[in-house]
Amino acid sequence: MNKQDFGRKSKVRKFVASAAAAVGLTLTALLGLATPANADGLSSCPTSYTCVWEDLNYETNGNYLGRVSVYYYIPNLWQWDYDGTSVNANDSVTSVYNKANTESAAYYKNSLAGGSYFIFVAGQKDGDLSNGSPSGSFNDQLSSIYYCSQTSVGC
Ligand SMILES: [Ca+2]
Ligand SMILES: [Ca+2]
Repeated sequence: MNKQDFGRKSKVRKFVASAAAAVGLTLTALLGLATPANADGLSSCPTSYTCVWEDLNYETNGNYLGRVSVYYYIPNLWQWDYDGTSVNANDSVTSVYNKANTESAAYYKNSLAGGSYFIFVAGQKDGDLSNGSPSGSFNDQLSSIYYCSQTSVGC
């Protein structure tokens, strides 16, 4: 190998190294976009939705993104698993956040707006249905959710 050849190989190595660095930066940028500034359940619930989680404090198995987001209504929560999990949402909800812009929402113990219910106005939330509020033993009991514009039951 003469000096000129060595120089070429060295340039190739530098190019590979800088290309790898560029890919790394791109991945970092993408991952950065995937992490919201406020990484918690309340801020990650989409605006104008009502969100529910399996556990206390707006999480499911420690994941604040493990929610069911409701827009207008879900007549049967058993048809839904919390996002990114295989945990079914029926009879398991413990945290609720009504992030609707203006609408109140009703949360029912049975499917199709059946059974006992409680109402949350827009912005109302509760990170622990098991502590006696709202009254009526709703923890791990919810089976359907409706915005009040979508149901005449209880609203
Ligand atoms: Ca629960
Ligand atoms: Ca139920």
